[in-house]
Amino acid sequence: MATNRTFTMLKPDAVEKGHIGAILEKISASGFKIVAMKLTQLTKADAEEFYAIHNERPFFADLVEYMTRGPIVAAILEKDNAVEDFRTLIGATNPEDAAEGTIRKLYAASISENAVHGSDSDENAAIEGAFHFSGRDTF
Ligand code: IDP
Ligand code: MG
Repeated sequence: MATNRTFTMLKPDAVEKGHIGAILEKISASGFKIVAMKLTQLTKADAEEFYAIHNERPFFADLVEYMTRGPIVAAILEKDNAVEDFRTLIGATNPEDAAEGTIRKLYAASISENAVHGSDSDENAAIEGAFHFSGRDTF
């Protein structure tokens, strides 16, 4: 994946609350182009692999339970400086610390159920995008 791309998931809480449309609107209005997207659901094995870096954290089991409990929207987004700009758009992990107007400030309930994922580096964006999409699903 090119380095002007990032990967996102609209997490189960955001989908359950009916926030797909509003969040995608904000993403588009912020200059990101959607180059791959699907509604899907993570298996336990998927979530354990995706979040393997956190597997010794005390919240890991709850994170896997949360991320597998319902559908998510997975997408690859394109924009100059995509990774950094998308992390700015979503805001801090804990919505209490997130800046006004960010997606997590607007839509996240807590540090654990925080509405949206954004890759933290170009390298992870490529790995995470490839986890969900093949080349022919990506435009
Ligand atoms: P990020 O999503 O902002 O990159 P990470 O530290 O990579 O944050 O954590 C991954 C996910 O794990 C978070 O988005 C959140 O859903 C969950 N999480 C992170 N820290 C905590 C915590 O302290 N308690 C409960 N869940 C957490
Ligand atoms: Mg992270």
